[in-house]
Amino acid sequence: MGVTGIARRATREGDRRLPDHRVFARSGRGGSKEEGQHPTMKYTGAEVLWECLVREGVDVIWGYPGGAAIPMFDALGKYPQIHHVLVRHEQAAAHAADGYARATGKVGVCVATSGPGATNLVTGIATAIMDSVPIVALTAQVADSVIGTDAFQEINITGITLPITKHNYLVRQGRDLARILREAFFLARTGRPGPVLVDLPRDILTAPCEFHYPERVSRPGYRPVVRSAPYQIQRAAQLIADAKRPVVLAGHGVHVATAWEELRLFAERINAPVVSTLLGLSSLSADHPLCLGMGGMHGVAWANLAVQNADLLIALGMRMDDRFTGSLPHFAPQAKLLHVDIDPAEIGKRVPAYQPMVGDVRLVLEALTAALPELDHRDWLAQIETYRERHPLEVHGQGPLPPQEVIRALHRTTEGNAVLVSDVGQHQMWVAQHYRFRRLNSFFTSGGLGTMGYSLPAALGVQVAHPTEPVWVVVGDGSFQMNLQELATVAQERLPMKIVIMNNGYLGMVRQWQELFHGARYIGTPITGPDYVPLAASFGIPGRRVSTTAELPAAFAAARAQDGPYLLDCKVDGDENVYPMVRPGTSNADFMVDPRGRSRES
Ligand SMILES: Cc1ncc(C[n+]2csc(CCOP(=O)(O)OP(=O)(O)O)c2C)c(N)n1
Repeated sequence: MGVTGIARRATREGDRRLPDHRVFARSGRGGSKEEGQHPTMKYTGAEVLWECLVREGVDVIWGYPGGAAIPMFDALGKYPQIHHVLVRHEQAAAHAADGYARATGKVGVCVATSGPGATNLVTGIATAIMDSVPIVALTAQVADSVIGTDAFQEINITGITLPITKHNYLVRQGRDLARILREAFFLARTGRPGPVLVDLPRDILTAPCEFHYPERVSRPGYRPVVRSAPYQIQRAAQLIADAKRPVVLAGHGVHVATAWEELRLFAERINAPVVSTLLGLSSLSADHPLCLGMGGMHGVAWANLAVQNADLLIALGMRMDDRFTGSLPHFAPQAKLLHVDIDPAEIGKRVPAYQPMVGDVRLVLEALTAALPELDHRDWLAQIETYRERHPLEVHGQGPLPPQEVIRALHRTTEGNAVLVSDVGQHQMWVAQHYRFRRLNSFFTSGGLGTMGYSLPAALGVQVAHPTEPVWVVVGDGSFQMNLQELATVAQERLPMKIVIMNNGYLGMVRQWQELFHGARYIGTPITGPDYVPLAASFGIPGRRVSTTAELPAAFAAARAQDGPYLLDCKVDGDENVYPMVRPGTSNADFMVDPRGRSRES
């Protein structure tokens, strides 16, 4: 069992989203209110599994069947209130559950059979733990009696996932099943969220099973701190009041804590600019005058210069990731750090905190806003404006279709209000720089693990969370080819998502590093691919190819007008690089800019 996972990820208690378990909803077969009070044997283990999920409010899961999982799937037929989406690869099931969880705040559920089905989940589970996403992964296991014999499709999935789950379980007795599932959901979504895996031996799924759904979770060692101590609030308020050049750093924790409104009110109260991490984007509308956009390796120059010249950083639910800080000895040299996180293990992990604050970001912001008067930082904000004027974000592309123009056209088409899932690479950074997210919690991407192949499967889940509007997927040609089999799932589920392929013929981000730091030796990065428009058509998905900037408005309009899914194959300039860029190991103040811009300026 992943006890170390729990220790690493101390988390918050209580859960606003938990349903009331004292009165059970009637569901599927049986499911009357008595079951919570008196154990009954009228279920199989597989039925107990689905009874528990119904009680957790689960109505959609992503998965793939197999031998050991047949009893699970067989019983699922009795629970029409749970919709199973058949993905085409188990990795996609984990990413879909992850996308759903990020977009709803609920726990996403994925299901796989034993052996290869379970191991195919691993990248998705690792993606979820790195970005603190609550998913429950259900894996079938060979029968308990043959565990340890190298039985057909036996794999020790709890062993494999121990370091990448918040917690995991191998169920050894049917009577533990309901308690374990109750705990799995509780642990996944409370405190610092994360993935929990439950491994279910086939014979436990088929045997008659006691069913008593516990009202409460009892894990005495798990006591996440939600509210910061009053003395911490006082000290933090004093620090903020004394600061001359404060900067708020908004991380993924702002989304996790649903603290968007509290962030805005806090920033307005103290009149401080807000810089976000990659995953913190869309926590404050890009239209807000205090919103500076993304900092870090490919952050916009004015955001990085604000951080580097700050005297106080107020870090909210962000973990001082190396892609954000750049070289640590050079990071924000004049700033004190007020570090707010629900996970004490994050505080002081990479950057020493002048003032640590363990707690839920939303509650901390509420308390700080209440403790502070309105502050005036107009000189500081004016100074940041000079950074913006001196180092604007520019597009210098001379090719027929600069990739940045694709993102800008998407922004214009959707007026900054798209629900957007991006993959990993240059295109991800162009989205982060050029799409101005006006809508809260509207951007989903793999940040910590940087998992290529994330976007299309994750969008399967995000789209379920946003059923009435299309989800936009922005994906490189390399990343798309990692999971393009999910076009079949999109077609089968009739999901209206729009897929924008940034087709540059390269694994572009790696090509960029080869160009800049490895003598332009492009080894292993030129990539061919199928003709994506007829490929999509073969799945029943219409689309078109775009090769010039002039074609963009009509192409996006066509995508938008289509009721169902649509694919745009954008043939972008393969030689473009993402700028600004902070050279690895250097200060965020010394960013490289597009040499074409520099020669024009001189
Ligand atoms: C699964 C996985 N393998 C390898 C990498 C390393 N990697 C990071 S970005 C990148 C290139 C991405 O290429 P593409 O999807 O075409 O996007 P582009 O950078 O061209 O926009 C690679 C190979 C990764 N992040 N994930």
